[in-house]
Amino acid sequence: PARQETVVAAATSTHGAVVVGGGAAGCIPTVDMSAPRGRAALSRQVARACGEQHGFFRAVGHGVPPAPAARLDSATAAFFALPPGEKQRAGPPSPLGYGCRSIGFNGDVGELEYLLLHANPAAVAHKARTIDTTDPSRFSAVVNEYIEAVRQLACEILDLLGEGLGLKDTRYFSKLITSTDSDSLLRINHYPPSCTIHKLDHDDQCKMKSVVSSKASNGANLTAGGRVGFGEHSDPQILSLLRANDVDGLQVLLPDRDGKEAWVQVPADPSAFFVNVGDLLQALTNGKLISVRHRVIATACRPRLSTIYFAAPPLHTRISPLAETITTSNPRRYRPFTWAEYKTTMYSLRLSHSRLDLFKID
Ligand code: GA4
Repeated sequence: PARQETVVAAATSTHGAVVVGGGAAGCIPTVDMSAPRGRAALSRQVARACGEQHGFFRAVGHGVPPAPAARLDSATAAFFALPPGEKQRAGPPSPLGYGCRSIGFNGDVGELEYLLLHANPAAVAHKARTIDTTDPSRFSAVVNEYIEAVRQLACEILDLLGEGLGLKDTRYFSKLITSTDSDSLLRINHYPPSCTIHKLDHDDQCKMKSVVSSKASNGANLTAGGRVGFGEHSDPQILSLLRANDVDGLQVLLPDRDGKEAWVQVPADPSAFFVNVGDLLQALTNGKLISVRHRVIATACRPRLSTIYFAAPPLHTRISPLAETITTSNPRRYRPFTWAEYKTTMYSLRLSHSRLDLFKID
């Protein structure tokens, strides 16, 4: 079936924002990382995209070869096609592992199932034994090959940001995510076709059946135009790189021309990476870069498969606005904290909480 390009007229969110699609999707910046131009122009473009207006861009010409991504997609699709009982072997997500519908520890629910993995080879190999019981070493090789490719892209984008922001140490951000004890994650989300979901209780949907009937739901967790696949939130880490199949669903909260916030539908593009600034990068840049709020609303009749790499520093890393980003017109906005402290806070809160506000200096 053809890709759905729905324009939802006026769906309210917790922000009271309006959802726009079609032409408005044009406000999502695209950066062609292979375009022939100087490095300085590219770094300025990336910094602008991650700055005040957006905190989000579509990266094309990114240099990540398609083969590792295709291998990962078929390995993870094979996992999600297993009977629910077999998938549960890799769960529960506490916080890592296989999860179905429940997100985090505080009652958030989404119409999805997922795998959440620590992005280091030893952790992947350990978890692979419960994910692919027939050939765990092949599964970990496929995952690690993908992680290595996206980590390189994340470093390249972070170096461009360091240059674009005029940092003294332009590699400051990328060094945070390359150390061997970095706390980066890989998340694979599988959203069932929206037209086949009906309201079953959690146990039915997650343990008994993998495909459910086509009766429409009149239950909660609906937003005009579709079901909440993954509720609105910002990503806590430094940078997130998302790649998905050709099924729409991702929306980002962006200011419109009048400065009001609007949910903008992000048209699917399986060959692109969608890049999100995370809370830590907003704190490190004293608010110059913006951690964008986003969500997934599932409306399509085909499953959406997305893979997100969350680039994070080691747990003990001290996060404090960099000197270059503190000026008289933009005085220090956040107190110093460690990534470990931030994680403790984020796991104690709901998904949609604007958690970085708790670290603001009044
Ligand atoms: C949002 C971004 C990532 O998916 C994630 C999520 C994490 C989880 O699923 O365990 C959290 C959420 C995310 C932020 C608040 C807490 C923690 C669920 C939740 C309610 C893996 C992450 O790092 O933070």
